[in-house]
Parts: sequence; C-alpha cells; structure tokens
Amino acid sequence: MTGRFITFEGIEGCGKSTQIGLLRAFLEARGQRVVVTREPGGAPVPEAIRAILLDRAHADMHPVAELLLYEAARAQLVHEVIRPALEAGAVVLCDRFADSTTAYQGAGRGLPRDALDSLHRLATQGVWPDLTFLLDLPAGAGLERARGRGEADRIEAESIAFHERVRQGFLGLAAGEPQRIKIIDAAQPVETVAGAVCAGIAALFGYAATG
Ligand code: Z5A
Repeated sequence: MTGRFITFEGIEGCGKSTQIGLLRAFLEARGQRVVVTREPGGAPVPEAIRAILLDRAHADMHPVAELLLYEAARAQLVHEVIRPALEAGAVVLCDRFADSTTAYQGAGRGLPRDALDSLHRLATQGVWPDLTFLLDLPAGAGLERARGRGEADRIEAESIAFHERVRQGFLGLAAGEPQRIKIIDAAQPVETVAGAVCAGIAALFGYAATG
C-alpha cells in the first residue's frame, strides 16, 4: 500500500476533530490527497452500528457485545474505506482506531488484552497506523469540553473514574510504542497542539512543519 495511515486518539473532547481538520488543510496545501474518516462510523454499516453503540437507551449493553460491535464497524470501515484509500495512495486521517478499543473496552471495561489483540488482527486485516497522535487531557477537562455540546451519549455518560482509566490505558499504550504513538499535551492552545502535530507529520513525510 502506498498511502499513509494516521490516527488520532484520546479521551472524549480532547480535540481530535479540531486537529484533523487543521491537518487536512496542512496536507492538502502540500498536494496530498487526504481521506478523513472516523470510528465508529465512516460508511453506512459502521454508521448504523455507531447509532446502536452511542444510544443511551442501550445502557445495559454487555461489554463483550459492545466490543464486538466496535470491531464489526472497524472491519467494514477498513474493507470499504481505509484499505482502498491507502491502496490509491491517499493519506487517511482517522478519528480513533483500534487503540480506542484497547483503552475503552480493555482499560475502561476490563476485557482481556489477548482477546482484544486477536479481534484487532481479525478486524484490521493487516491495516495498522503508521503514526498515531495521542491528545492527552485529564478526563474531567475533556468531558467538560464535550458536555458543552449538549446531552451526553452512552459512553460520555460513564463516570469520571471510567474515563480516567481510559486515559491511563492510552498512556500505557503510548509508553509501549513510543515510535508510533506521539503524546501531545491537549490542554495547550489549539495552535500549539497543531504545531506539535505538524512536527510529527513533517518527520514522517520529510517536509517543513510550519505552514
Ligand atoms: N469508543 C470505544 O469505546 N471503543 C472504540 O473502539 C471506539 C470508540 C473506536 C465515540 O464518540 C465514542 O466511542 C467515544 C469512544 C468510544 N466515546 N467517548 N467518550 P464520538 O465519536 O462521538 O466522540 P469522540 O471520538 O470522543 O470525540 P469528540 O467528543 O467529538 O471530541 P474530539 O473530536 O476529540 O474534540 P473536538 O470536537 O475537536 O473538540 C471538543 C471541544 O473542545 C470543541 O468545542 C473544541 O472547540 C474544543 N477544543 C478543541 N481543542 C481545544 C483546545 N486545544 N483548547 C480548548 N478547547 C479545545
């Protein structure tokens, strides 16, 4: 595959969508073809699964059912959007990917890591990020930002303790894979975070980070 696969991770409200929009403009200004997508979602079947996952009416969803739905959405998104875009040479920017499952369903819900890793292999079909930005923020700060948007969805409505376990799960992943996962302090102003993202991208693509 000739394209590049870049993912953004972090707790709710950490600024992923904001940074993906800025990075898209940065890359397109340099002549890159960019495909932006998100998890769960990004295509008709994954969007339908997203609606089930985030619906507060499904408060009693079993953690394993939740895990399998995230992986099902991922399998379809990889098949339908991510792999074809990478094969066509595009830069794919994805708002969340398998690291989110390890953090939320692993660290957050307590599901075993070996089961998660097996399902990631099945769902991702060998497609894995070249670079991941972890926008790190204390759970309370992220939820405060996100809750400014209105009623919380099923996952947002979890306790601060759950979201803090998720945050620690992300940090643990980054500690184990420092080459792929770059931690950025997401409490900094938008422009400062964007500068750090561009520096990481410049290293990957070999061009100047300013712009
Ligand atoms: N989930 C899971 O459990 N397992 C999985 O495998 C996957 C996902 C893939 C998807 O929710 C939920 O599914 C998610 C994890 C779970 N739930 N939680 N929690 P989603 O897609 O609806 O939401 P999200 O992915 O968590 O993203 P978000 O809430 O849309 O936030 P964001 O994209 O990271 O942030 P933003 O929209 O760019 O910014 C949020 C606000 O902060 C906005 O008002 C911005 O203007 C502001 N902002 C952004 N940057 C800054 C800075 N630097 N300073 C100050 N304010 C800022």
